[in-house]
Amino acid sequence: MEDSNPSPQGLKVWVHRRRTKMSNSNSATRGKPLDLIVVGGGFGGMYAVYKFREMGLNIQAFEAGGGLGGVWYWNRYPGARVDLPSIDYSFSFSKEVEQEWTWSEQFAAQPELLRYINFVAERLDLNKHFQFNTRVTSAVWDEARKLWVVKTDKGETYEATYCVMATGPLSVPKEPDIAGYRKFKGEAYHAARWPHEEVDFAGKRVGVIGTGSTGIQIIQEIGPKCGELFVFQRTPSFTMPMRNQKLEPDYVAEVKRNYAGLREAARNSAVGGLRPQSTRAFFSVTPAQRRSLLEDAWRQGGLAMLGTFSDLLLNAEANEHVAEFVRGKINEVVKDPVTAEKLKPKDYPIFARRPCLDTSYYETYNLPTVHLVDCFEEPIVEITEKGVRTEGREIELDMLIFATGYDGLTGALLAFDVVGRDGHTVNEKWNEGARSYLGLMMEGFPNLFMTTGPNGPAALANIIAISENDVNWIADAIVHMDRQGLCAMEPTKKAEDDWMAVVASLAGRSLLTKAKTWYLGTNVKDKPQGLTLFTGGFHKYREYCAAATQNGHANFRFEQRDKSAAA
Ligand code: NA7
Repeated sequence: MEDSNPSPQGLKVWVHRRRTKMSNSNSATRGKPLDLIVVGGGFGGMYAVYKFREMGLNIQAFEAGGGLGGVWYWNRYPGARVDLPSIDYSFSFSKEVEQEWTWSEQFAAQPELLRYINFVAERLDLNKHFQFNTRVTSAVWDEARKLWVVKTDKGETYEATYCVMATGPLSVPKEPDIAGYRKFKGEAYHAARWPHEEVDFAGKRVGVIGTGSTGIQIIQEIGPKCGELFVFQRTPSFTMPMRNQKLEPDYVAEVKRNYAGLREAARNSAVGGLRPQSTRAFFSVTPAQRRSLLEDAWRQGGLAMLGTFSDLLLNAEANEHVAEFVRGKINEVVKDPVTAEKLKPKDYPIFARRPCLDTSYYETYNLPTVHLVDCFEEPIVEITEKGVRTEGREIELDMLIFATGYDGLTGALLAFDVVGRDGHTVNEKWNEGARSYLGLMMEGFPNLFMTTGPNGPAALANIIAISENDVNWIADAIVHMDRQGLCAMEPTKKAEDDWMAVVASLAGRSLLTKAKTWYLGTNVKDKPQGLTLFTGGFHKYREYCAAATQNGHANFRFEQRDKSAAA
């Protein structure tokens, strides 16, 4: 699907499309209006299709990729792996799927995740509702007819009462902002558009640009396989040991017996999962106890470090102690002190960027063939035909991998024309930053829903749990409208303003705003900056969602169906 046109050099090119011209040629309207259109075939889109089909709605879904899975369809790069426990990172809505599917590892790798996705799709017969390799190019609200008119890059036009944007928070790869990046004549890949064919690293001089979660997974995986590996690091990440394990049959059987309780606990947690959590403040225990708790968590691995203290993202001093503990671990592993020093993050709080889980990241730098290029000391000037030119030298490469991240949270909806009431676009509405009510709806865009949208908890909690919550909420809204004879629904401006104030007030207390990240939009040139995430926890988010539909739906503006038209 994507905009991955092989250039003459074989370089995969991806185009960051903030605004696509509306396709108006060769359009064909497909029959009578549908009830509902779903855009996107990741976890949100899959559950949406299932839920709305089971409700008896007439639906059509579109997915730009050649299959289901969203991020897990595209991100086939070496070492790609989920950083939440697989048991959590799975659908809870189908008891059959829960019982029939068996995870093999605590943290599943991408091929297993994709097998799971395809298993669910087949088991629940979802594929037939999706038109694959099809990108939606515009969605326009027709005020007179109270429906969405949706066009695709196949030149087709569809109409539907409701439109669900399940476009995901991480679906638009960021175009590298490096001069000459298309010039390179060797093999070039973006991690988020990795080819389906196997890539051979043996004996090659490979460069990786980017050291976020993606870069870290790639580097530790290919480091031992390359002839030489050059890591171009701008901001170092904190990473902790994953200590991944095979799941034993007895454990899996126990989980399957207790799924209902586990899911309930996850739904009532801040992260939508079974991650360890603590109510203990950092300075409430002695320095020796703190050290011992951190050592235990480090040994245990996985997400244990996040569960050591309750105030890690609220108390800067506590946070710095934990950051220093991790810096000490880097010293213990990395043999060359100069490299160790460069790998230590120093200018932002730990956990303010997505914490990474690794298997052998720091160890990789002990290989004589792996070289760290510190882009602060030695900035990249340009990509050349032969490799990367820094301020000091030209590093010749056979292969260049961009792990430069995404235009997160808002990129997908801004990539095409979404036009609401009175011709106003989402681009205009989000000109100074993404606005929404609950990350689910926007004032001025009737009957348009989002799953895991901006100003919800996406990125900070289990995306599958959020998707299920959001789809269920949308389903309830549609049932309500149907029962009340309503044809259009949107949040009031006041409801949206109040929600944005809640989001901003919580963000103001969080250390998440103290790092430059895709959470804040600082990674994309000219993007409005600010934390467009609800930081109050998934459990609280669910309470807000539930409250929104109580008290007579006072936070929404509805329109009554024209009875004469319906008759
Ligand atoms: P991230 O976390 O946004 O990381 C992107 C990395 O790419 C980061 O280290 C950037 O450095 C680096 N980058 C981007 N542009 C450049 C240029 N021009 N020069 C050098 N380095 C650059 O994306 P990921 O894909 O790793 O992870 C995204 C999410 O996926 C993650 O949070 C998990 O939720 C899973 P910078 O920080 O800008 O200095």
